[in-house]
Amino acid sequence: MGEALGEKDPSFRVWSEEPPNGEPPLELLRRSPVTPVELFYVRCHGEVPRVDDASFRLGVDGMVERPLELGLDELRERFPVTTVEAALSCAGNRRTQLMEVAPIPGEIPWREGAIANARWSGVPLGEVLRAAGVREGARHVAFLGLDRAVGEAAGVEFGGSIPLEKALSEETLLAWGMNGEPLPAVHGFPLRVVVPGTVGARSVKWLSRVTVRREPSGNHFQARSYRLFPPEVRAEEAVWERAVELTDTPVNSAICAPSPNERVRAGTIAVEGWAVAGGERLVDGVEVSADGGRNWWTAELVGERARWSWRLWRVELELEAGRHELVVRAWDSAGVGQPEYASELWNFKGYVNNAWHRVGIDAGETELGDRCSRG
Ligand SMILES: Nc1nc2c(c(=O)[nH]1)N[C@H]1C(S)=C(S)[C@@H](COP(=O)(O)O)O[C@H]1N2
Ligand SMILES: [Mo]
Repeated sequence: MGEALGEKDPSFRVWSEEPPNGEPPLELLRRSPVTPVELFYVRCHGEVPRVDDASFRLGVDGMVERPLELGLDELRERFPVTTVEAALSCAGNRRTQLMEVAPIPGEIPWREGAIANARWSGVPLGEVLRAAGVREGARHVAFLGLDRAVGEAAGVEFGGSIPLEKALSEETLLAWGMNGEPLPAVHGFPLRVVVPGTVGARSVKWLSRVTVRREPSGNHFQARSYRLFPPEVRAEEAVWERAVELTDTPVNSAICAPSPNERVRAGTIAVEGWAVAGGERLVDGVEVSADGGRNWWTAELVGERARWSWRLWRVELELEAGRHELVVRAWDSAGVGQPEYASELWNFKGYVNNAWHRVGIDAGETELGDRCSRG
């Protein structure tokens, strides 16, 4: 595996080396509630910038009373240090299912692994903004990274923005730590934003500048990307100004084990996966079907209810020999569930697919090809 991806598991599915993009096999992803860095997906639009943390300065400017220039030590000393466990999920996660509906050229065919859950350490962005003094009329907070995109928007620094209210919310962090270690280069060293409950694109890595604004960021990745169109709109006729800017993630879930087309032994089989709630809500329930969605069983949710984390789930089903179509769907605490068909959600950029996830498996009477007893 190329150096740019950093220390990833040998089984990591590499979509590209330069820029580094990849996701873990789902079978490994479901194993720990806090995802180890080796299994944490990577999404980069350009080359990973190498940043000297000693000379690093974060600029805070725009509609503020007192613009700031902060080194990492000053950030740590002046503001309350905190840790938030939160899932990060790419807007393109599960795009492959949309690509089966109609082609989505030029985009990464993410499976169900462009999502992960980590413990992020840093300081609340809101504390820094309060120290700078947000001026009246401000509505959005924009971020700029030190990397430059390749391909689409070549040369543009990656950026984006979130509503001021979310920026002032205690869960939104300027983070330097991931699972108790400094951020690895590929995940944004030395400093990134973490915006829990929001599409991954707004959690800007290699953060260099925070700008308080009246309008959303005009950066390519806010204005000409990461926007949602209805299924009937084609790329050629897109009017970007009219499309919805992606912010909150939708309620979503996926089956991580068994794997597609896996042969299991008929009898009791364990089905496991992840679920996330929409925006600031909680995962309330997960149901699994073994017959394509006619009959449903309630899955057991692993661990505690927590606002920003994902929820792993598990259910044991009795399966006779033959072909079975496993399906999962989740609900969040607002009573919102997932749509059945990916075709209703198709959009030409392939964002935020949260249709029911389906996995076909074969149950056999014999031990032949039995992979039930994996260690
Ligand atoms: N500076 C910068 N920040 C970025 C990106 C990027 O390419 N450059 N990618 C974004 C996207 S689309 C996602 S999904 C997440 C991925 O974070 P990860 O690579 O740490 O998993 O980072 C976001 N922040
Ligand atoms: Mo993303």
